[in-house]
Amino acid sequence: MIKKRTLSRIISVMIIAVILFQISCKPETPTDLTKENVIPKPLTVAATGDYFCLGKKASIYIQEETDELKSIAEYLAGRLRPATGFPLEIKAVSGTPGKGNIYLTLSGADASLGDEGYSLTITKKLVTIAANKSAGLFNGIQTLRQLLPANIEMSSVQDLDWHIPGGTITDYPAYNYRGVMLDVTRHFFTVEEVKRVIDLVSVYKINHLHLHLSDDQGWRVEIKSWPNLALYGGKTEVGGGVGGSYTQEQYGELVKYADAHFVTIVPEIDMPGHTNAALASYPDLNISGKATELYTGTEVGFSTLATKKEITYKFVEDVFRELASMTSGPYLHIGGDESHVTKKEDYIPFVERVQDIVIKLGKTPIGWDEISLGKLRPGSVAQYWSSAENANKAVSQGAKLLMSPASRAYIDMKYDSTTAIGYTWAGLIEVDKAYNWDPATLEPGIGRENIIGIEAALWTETITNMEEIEFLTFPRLPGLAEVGWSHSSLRNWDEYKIRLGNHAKRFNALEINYYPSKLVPWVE
Ligand code: NGO
Repeated sequence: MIKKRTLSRIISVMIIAVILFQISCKPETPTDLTKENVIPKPLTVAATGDYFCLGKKASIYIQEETDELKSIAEYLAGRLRPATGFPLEIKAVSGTPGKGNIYLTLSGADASLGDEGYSLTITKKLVTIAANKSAGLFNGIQTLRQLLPANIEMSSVQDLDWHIPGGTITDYPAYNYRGVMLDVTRHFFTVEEVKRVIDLVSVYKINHLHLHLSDDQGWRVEIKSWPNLALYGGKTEVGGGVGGSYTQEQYGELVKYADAHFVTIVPEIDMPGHTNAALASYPDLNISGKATELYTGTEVGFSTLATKKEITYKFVEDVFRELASMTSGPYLHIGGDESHVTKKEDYIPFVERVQDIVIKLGKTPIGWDEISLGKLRPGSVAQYWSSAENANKAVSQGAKLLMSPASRAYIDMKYDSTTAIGYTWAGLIEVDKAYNWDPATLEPGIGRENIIGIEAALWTETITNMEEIEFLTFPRLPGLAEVGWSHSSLRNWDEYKIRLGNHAKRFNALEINYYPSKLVPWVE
């Protein structure tokens, strides 16, 4: 028999425990999932009004112990452990996990979510991300990160209640290709810097990183059959700095890192123009047979490969063969822009033959919009950057377009006349201008069905370090990511700018050096 006094003690301890549990998980503000500031905007959001609290006993459950699920759960744990300080063990479970946990599953998702879509269900008891493919789980994880307090992005333990508003999000992208291009030629950026770019853009569900690896000012990747390209052609950069290049091991490490973030690397070797670094490294590639000098200026359009020499095609084949063997994704970018000193009658057969070389290697060619002057091979993609006429030529040949209109998507342009770095040739691009356009209606003759997606391009003539990369990329990139991900009927600048303003706390936690545009109501 329990004594009356003991019984009442037990009851009061239990009441206190219940109160404490509630206090420790009590949100400060009313919770409404539909009022959260997720970027890119999800397709559908339904709120329940309650919330989930992530506590120190939480585990990350996966539906079975596959390497694929384990590594994605590890990724999620890696994002959540530093700020929560929780162990967040990873466990496999058959059936539904118990209370207070996160569950990642590849079964039960609707087929209409496709390869990249996900559903995220938050109840008092459990957070469940369901998808058809692990890319979808990864995207769901990015949404989950944004539903947690911004301090979840801090690298040290934060004393906070980690609550998430209840409800269900169902989401999939409007376009399959959402990219960022980084020019590592005009200024060279290290493996660590490129990894940080991958970290930051994958928060916004960007899934391609196009690396501009060769130009007049530098060759940035080791090619074993043509070693001077990197050894000599990689020596310098704009302004005469030391330059640099990736060894094949380093390049492979980047591809692996990107793959783990569901980002496909698209390597570009620009040709037949923009080739001075190669022309300086190998005399045979020149029409004159004489090597040029290394170049550290910013002019464009003065160089060309000798398109009539067979050695040039041996070079192209060797370079693309080595690159293809290090490339996990489908695309090899062949450049093709601004070949102002290549005669048109030489340019056309050249880009046609180069496409054939890429296709023979089992890859899909992409080139800047000028390549549509020649015959585009079935499957080739043209990247629209400046000429709507060229883009239309590509469409009339049945080719698909990647949309990078310079006046919207060139994030090397200045925000306004006071921006210290950046170019102005395509206009000033304030945050609203980068956001307020629809790829499917931008140019007459180019519709939704002609487009694989969008890409923001960061050329680096004026950019020398990571802080500057971040300044021009943020906050335009989240907006461009939304242009690519969110269905255009859901997008509206006045509503978007409020969501964006709420990301200041996340930018700060991630230590992103962003441009505090006056057009955005920042909430610090
Ligand atoms: C152009 C040019 C690049 C420049 C960039 C600067 C393309 C496709 N070719 O874009 O070489 O770096 O503008 O904004």
